[in-house]
Amino acid sequence: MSWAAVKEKKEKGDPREYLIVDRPAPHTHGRDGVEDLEEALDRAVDWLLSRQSPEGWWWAELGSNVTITAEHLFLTHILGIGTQELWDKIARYILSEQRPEGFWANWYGGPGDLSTTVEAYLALKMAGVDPNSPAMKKAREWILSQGGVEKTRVFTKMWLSMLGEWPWEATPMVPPELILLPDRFPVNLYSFASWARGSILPLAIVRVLKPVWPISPYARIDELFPRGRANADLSLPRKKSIWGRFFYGVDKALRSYERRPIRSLRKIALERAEEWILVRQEADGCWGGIQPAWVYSLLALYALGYPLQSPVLARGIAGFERYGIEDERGFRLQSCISPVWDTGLAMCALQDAGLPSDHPALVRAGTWLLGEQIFVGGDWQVKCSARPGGWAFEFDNDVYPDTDDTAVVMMALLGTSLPEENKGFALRRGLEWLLGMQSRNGGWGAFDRDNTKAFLREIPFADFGELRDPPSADVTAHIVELLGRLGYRPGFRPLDRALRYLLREQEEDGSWYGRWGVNYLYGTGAVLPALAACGWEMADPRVRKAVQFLLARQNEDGGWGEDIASYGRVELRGRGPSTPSQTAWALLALLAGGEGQGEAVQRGIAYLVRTQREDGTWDEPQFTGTGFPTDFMIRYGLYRHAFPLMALGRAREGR
Ligand code: R19
Repeated sequence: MSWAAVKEKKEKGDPREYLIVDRPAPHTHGRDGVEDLEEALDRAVDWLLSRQSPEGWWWAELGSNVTITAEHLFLTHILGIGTQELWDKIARYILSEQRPEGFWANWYGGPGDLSTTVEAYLALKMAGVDPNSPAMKKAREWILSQGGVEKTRVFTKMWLSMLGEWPWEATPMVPPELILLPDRFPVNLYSFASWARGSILPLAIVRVLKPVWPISPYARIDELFPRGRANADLSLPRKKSIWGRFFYGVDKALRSYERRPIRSLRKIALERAEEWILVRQEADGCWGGIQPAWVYSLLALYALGYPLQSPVLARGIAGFERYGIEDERGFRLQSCISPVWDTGLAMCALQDAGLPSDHPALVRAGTWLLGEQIFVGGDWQVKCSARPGGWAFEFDNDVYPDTDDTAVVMMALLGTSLPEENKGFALRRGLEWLLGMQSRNGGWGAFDRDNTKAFLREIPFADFGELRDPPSADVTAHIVELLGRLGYRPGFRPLDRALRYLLREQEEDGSWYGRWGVNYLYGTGAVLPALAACGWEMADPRVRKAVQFLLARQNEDGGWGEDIASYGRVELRGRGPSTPSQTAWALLALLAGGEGQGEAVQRGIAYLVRTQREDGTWDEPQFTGTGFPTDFMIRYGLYRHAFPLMALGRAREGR
């Protein structure tokens, strides 16, 4: 879509009018005693239908943590566009998220996170919050008890460097020459996951230019250095593995290169990096639809001398408007937005609930989705020669369609009446793209094919998130389910390879890992319906083992839940306080496994019916979405609704 078209769309009204925002509330059991499945379904369908936008999409808030909003304040400071009014709202929101212990966490009920707390503290100080207030005092004490600024992650240190609070020299080297390495070289830009590429390359420019945009003296954070600023430990965290030592050596070599870089090479690299960034800006001004790639791209261009009035910066800054949310808690920014994903899931849920395929809501949503299919090239083409035809997560993200969204959107389209010609074309091109994106091991990654280089984890830069996008069971399962619904059965080679991949990925205890959702409940909840969809034998001992895994983890209240700590602790797999979305995932798996008449499923359904709110939806303060296991957790505003609706609908149909 062109920029003019986006502006025109905007003038039609603020899309956020239909953004589903709900603040985390304690789990309330709204309708104790009511156990009528039909009534619960009706109410849930009505709630969802009332939330559809006039254009046809559904879109709910994607919650994350306060770093995204704190960094927005830093950005507005750097660009000189921060107003006290905005900063007051940001401060109000950040304070509303502080825990009684003084820290900030990365998810509801989670442990304190040092980097997040340091960023929150600095943003509050910059916004003018009194450092002697009890909130700041508690935050400060907690930060010092955790080792202070020195112990924060690389991204945080880079922000602090830009703000004059940490020496640039004490951050890892990221040479922009990376962009000159050919695709066949063992390490090159495309060895990194799409989100890492989009963040690391602009940061490489910033790291070379080492810009400092100092903050006001009153906001400086000397008090966060436990031994004083002068005695700060500036060494990089060392990794002990062979590759870790190797890359530590590389970092040292790069530093000495940095003192006398080959001028011409540096110049070419910077120019190529700048160009790489410029051509990847999206119609709405974002980069990759994700806050990190977006802010770092803006900062790199700004540091290179682009003025605020230049079209690229002006658009880039204006685009944040659609990602921001303002309410009584102040202002917060979303790290990413999920309208395509939400729309696909909402449609699948309504179809499971029995809405006819020609229902106007489905037709409107399907028509909108047809218009969102991406027929231009993107970064994925470096590893894949298929013709384009996928869908992205966001409104505008043409360069990075992903296989997960594509699978879910195609399932949603399958159950929707649309002009046969348009629908057939969309499905054929979507399938062609998906088949082209299958990795060598038979699975699918989200944004790239064969993005699997393990040693990337060992580079000094890699202390946060994931640098790779290898195939995962959950994404692969969604595509297998789609293939099944399209009528493919074992014997179709891509499906056979995918099934073998899935069976290899099954854990000893019968479950599957959840890369993009929490966690073994999400993985298992994706795989069993996928196996069922392509006609797999449900008496297969491997399926029985998965069913047993789930049955053994049902809570007393009839629901299921899984703590985010299950990413690190085996004994927590599939265990935790019940939540609507995780209960639904377990139910979807059990229903697929043929347990529909069993007592466990009946109790699970009763849990969902009982906890439904009067208005037809569910409360779910917990984060059940995963950006990067434990480092970046997300709360999808529609999960609490779409998945229970799917489970209730399929339970009624007995499948
Ligand atoms: C649905 C489909 N999914 C495949 C899409 C999920 C989108 C999740 C949105 C996450 O947004 C992000 C992305 C990246 C980051 C980073 C980050 C971490 C490490 C590096 Br290196 C670079 C960036 C930080 O926050 C993010 C949020 C299930």
